[in-house]
Amino acid sequence: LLILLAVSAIVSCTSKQGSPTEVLENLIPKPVSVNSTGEVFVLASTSNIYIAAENSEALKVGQYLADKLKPATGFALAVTNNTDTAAPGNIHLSLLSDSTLGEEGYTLQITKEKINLSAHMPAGLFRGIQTIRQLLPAAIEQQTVQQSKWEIATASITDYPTYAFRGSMLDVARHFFGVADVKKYIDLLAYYKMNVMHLHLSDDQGWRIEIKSWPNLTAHGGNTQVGGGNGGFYTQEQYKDIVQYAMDRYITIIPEIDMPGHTNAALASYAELNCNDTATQLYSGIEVGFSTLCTQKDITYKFVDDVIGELAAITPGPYLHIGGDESHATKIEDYIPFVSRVQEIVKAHGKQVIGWDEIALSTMQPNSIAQYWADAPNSKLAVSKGAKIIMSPASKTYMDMQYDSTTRLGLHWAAYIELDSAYSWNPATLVDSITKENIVGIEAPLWTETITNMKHIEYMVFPRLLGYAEIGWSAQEGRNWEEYKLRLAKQADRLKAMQIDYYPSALVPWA
Ligand code: TNX
Repeated sequence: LLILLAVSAIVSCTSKQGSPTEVLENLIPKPVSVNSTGEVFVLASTSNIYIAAENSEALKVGQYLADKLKPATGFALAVTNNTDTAAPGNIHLSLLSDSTLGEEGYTLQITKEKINLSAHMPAGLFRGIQTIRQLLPAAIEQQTVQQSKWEIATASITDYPTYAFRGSMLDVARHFFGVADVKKYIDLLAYYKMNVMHLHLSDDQGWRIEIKSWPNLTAHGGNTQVGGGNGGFYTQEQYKDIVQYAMDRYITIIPEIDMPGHTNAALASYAELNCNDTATQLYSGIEVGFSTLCTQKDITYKFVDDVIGELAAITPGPYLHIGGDESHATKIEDYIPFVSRVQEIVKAHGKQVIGWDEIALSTMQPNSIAQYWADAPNSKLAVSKGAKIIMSPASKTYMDMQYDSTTRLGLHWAAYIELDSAYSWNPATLVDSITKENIVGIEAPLWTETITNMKHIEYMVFPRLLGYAEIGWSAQEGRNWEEYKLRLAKQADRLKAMQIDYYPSALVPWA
């Protein structure tokens, strides 16, 4: 009887998430091509992960896979360079000199005997590993040993992204989120093959990154948040830890210091940054557009140079985000030279500028990027000045927007964004005359005026993020909501296994 019960438990589990072949058809983001060959590969305790290259990064990626497979299977898979003892059930990772699939592309050849994962770069191996995870039963994401058959449908998969830049932003200024939360967020981005995490590190309500030459920014300006809580900040060591954690997952951290508006936390910390030499009060409300750095003062540019310099020194990624949005308290004739000069400062520190679409009004550096969030004319102006665009339309990608009028968290100034609306748009046709060649990719921001803890983050981000991941990764021609929602339904078991508190939209046939 016990055996019967166990068998029926396994069977019912399999039928819920689908057979290995069905799982193959439910990947998110959808790969470029999947050819099913009708058999199964079985991962066993005797399986090994072979790295067919003397490459320390590839070894690390192999170890990452072993670590991900361990909790649910209980298998301590060996990660090794030695392929002599190749036996059935193994996973082989190899780096190819052929660069056709680009930096993040990969191929998977899954046969009864083995899995061959190949890529030109370690980043491609890493993306391919996420596919292997998703091809296993959902129970693979549990953190304790599960009774399951670890089968994967045999297939041959070729995959690479549509857009090179696929990101999300977390606003850690309105409410502060600690290192552990940020790492969890990074893990979830990695799972869906995203490669950028933008941290909104300063705003009216708080300054969240230690700047050694201006210590009061965090000592005072880090002390509060929306609603008046304690706030918090990252030391430079903590920030470096986040950056390394992201790098190990082939995710680039983009730090943002928002200016000249959204600066009350800085203005409250240093009187000299104000035109009237008087420090403001700390702010814990949610109005925008009332603060500005004093763009006329030399000390302001010394401040910007110090902050950008310290941040550039601990940011290995190419980008530095300078905000530039909603500077309603800055006169336009002050805004333009300020933002132009700040771009020169960023350039002098060896970084590439990103700013919200308003920066198009300034003199753009040749490689500056404008992030479209609301203003199509600004974004077109940026393109006419030679800039590339990151697509973050508020009415489609702002994850602080409510799903519908019954959503308890979030705002709705731009739109209600149900899952179909979040998914059903094309970055390359959203704004007329801004086409794929102008676009580096997409980013979905989570502003946190109303978001105070990780469970709230999960509810607003999931499952919309899966749609953004697919928009960024998968070919536009193959995308449609009616088909996607069926695949999304099948992700529920994985989200549950990862203990993500997602929004169970009525538009999705979850069952
Ligand atoms: C607009 S988008 C903002 C943020 C707010 C957000 C709330 C942008 C560049 N600025 O300051 O947090 O709306 O949805």
